[in-house]
Amino acid sequence: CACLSTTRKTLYTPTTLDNPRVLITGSLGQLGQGLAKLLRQKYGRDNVIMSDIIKPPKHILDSGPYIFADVLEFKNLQEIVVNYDIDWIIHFSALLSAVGEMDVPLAIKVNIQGVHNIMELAKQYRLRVFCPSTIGAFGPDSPRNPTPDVTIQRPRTIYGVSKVHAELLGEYYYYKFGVDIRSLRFPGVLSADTHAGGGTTDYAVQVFDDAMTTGKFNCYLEPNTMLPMIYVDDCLRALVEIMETPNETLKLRTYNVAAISFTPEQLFEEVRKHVPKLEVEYNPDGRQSIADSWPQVFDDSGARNDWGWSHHYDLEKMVQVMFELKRKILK
Ligand code: AKB
Repeated sequence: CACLSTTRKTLYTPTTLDNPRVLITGSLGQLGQGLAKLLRQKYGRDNVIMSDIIKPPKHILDSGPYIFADVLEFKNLQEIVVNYDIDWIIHFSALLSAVGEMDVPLAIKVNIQGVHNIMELAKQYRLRVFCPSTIGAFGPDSPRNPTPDVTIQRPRTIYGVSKVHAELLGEYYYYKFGVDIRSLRFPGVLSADTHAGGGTTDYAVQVFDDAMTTGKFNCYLEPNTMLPMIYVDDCLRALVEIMETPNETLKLRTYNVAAISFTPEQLFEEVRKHVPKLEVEYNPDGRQSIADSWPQVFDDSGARNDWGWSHHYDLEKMVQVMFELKRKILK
């Protein structure tokens, strides 16, 4: 019976790659502004619509289209897709690992109900969707060094559970309905001009501000906690690359992408090359047990082999560029 078939139906390929019209949800988080800038350079300023539920700062309004979009309001999303003639959705709205634990019902709503809405929308309007996943989609039973694309995933945070759910639902919608949903599991992301906000890997972003302002840093992870990390430019390039990859090339709907793995101690040693007087105190909190359940080293050979992923930033280059940008911002 066709309705029980698990083989993929004809894939929706609604857009030319020349200039898709793209909606970015949750665009005022860590990745949205950088992605909008990148996509606007490629596809045109007015073809990339940033959205969120909060009032944006003026420079966002000046940079291109920005609208209100609540991922929990299906009708609101339908209106946007129709009125703006959307082809792709980059679905960034989510509560991250640490804040998710502080408000589980809200995380369930935003991260799970939000994803349901986006996938139904994609099915209805034949959209291509990117939904980010994370190292947090693994748990203490997963192999941690290295962690392959396909392995045990039994995360112990609501964030991780919601991301496994999104991965599986995306795969289901792909095979069942032919909806073109793609995903990458991102490591912790380092960026200079935007804050992370509520994650377990945030320490690696915060230390740059504290090093440059007070010269003191209170680290909530143990010095030897190794986690995969990536510089924001690499992360966003990976996203654009997978969205532009012809569907036949993809063997998986969700790929690991990795760049570097380091511990707080290793990062601070590199930071001290720029701020020699940096003083660090270690006061591990609840985020330690989350980090201890996550991959230490990510195996991204699938992404490298299937669609040519490679990172450009190692630890030294990343710390260098973070300080250069921070200095410009502080001027
Ligand atoms: C978090 O720490 O929650 C995020 C992530 C690794 O997905 N940065």
